[in-house]
Amino acid sequence: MPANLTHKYLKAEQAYRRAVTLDEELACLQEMLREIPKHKGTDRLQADLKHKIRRTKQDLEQQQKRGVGKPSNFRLARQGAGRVVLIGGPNAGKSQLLASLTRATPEVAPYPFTTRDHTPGMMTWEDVAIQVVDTPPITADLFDSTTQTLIRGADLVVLVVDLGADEGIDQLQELLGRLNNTKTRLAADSYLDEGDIGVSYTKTIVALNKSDLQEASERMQLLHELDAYRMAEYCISAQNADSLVGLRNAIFEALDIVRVYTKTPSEKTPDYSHPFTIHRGQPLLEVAEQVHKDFALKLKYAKVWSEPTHAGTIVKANYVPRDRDVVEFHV
Ligand SMILES: Nc1nc2c(ncn2[C@@H]2O[C@H](COP(=O)(O)OP(=O)(O)OP(=O)(O)O)[C@@H](O)[C@H]2O)c(=O)[nH]1
Ligand SMILES: [Mg+2]
Repeated sequence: MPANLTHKYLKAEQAYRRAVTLDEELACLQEMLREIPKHKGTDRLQADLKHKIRRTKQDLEQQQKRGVGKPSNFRLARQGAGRVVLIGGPNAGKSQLLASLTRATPEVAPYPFTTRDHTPGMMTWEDVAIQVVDTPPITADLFDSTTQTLIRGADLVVLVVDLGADEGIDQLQELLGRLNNTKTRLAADSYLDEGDIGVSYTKTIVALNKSDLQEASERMQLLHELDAYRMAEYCISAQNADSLVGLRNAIFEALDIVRVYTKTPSEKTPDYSHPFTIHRGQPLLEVAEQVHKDFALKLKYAKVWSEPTHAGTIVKANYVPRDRDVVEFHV
């Protein structure tokens, strides 16, 4: 029997994946249990959730006894259609990449450990704005809790690798090893480890940087022989904007979003300057919620223009938009 998970359940599940503290995890799990449709098809999931809630409560008690686990109080407001976090070893070129993708002006310097805080910038891709965040380097000994929080909550991680120096590959392996010792890990897609509570994988693409330098291609070959990761990779030179086209497209693709333009019944053309963005597969209701809370509650129907199939077709809130659909809401 299909589980028919609701929109609210899936939202709680997404929040669970991003949870960093046990308190947050518990709150999300409880919300998931409240929202899960109660029928035979979800029996196993319900049992699983109850089990996780018990385990998380036990972990919380343990943690309180030990007096550890202070939550990180760093909060960076989410902006735009998604959040991309740049990570990498020291001197890999993360800050240079942020500077080239956005208008941000982080410090870029020819020595390691330059960046100490977390700097956001906005990258424009066609008519979509995407938040990109620079972070301090990660090494075997250094992995700050804010970067960890950012990775868990990211829609995408760009792992920057230094092909300009022999240490680059060791630094990459150090970073991957460090993350694998935590509950915050990287993978080709975002998911939760069902068997291991709190372990969260974030979708990652690899940016092989400084490809303009001598011996970069030899180092890339060596890296491929090591087979250190199973993620899509892009060869770039962070200083050269032309080399970033493929990476920029990949960032947009990886966010898996669709753009919806809205118009009022009296307008002939929609507001093309401001697309609403939702995850591919989410229903039109999600767009209505972004436009106005009342719209979502009072929506009677909508008209959709979508090449080549819809020209003013009447649809309901469960219609799944495609990229660049034009929608007119009727409440
Ligand atoms: N040749 C070349 N140099 C680059 C490239 N990208 C960055 N660099 C240089 O590499 C050095 C380090 O760049 P940053 O952007 O500061 O590196 P980072 O990863 O932010 O370093 P930390 O903040 O210390 O972790 C600087 O001297 C950059 O100019 C590139 O694509 N090619
Ligand atoms: Mg830096």
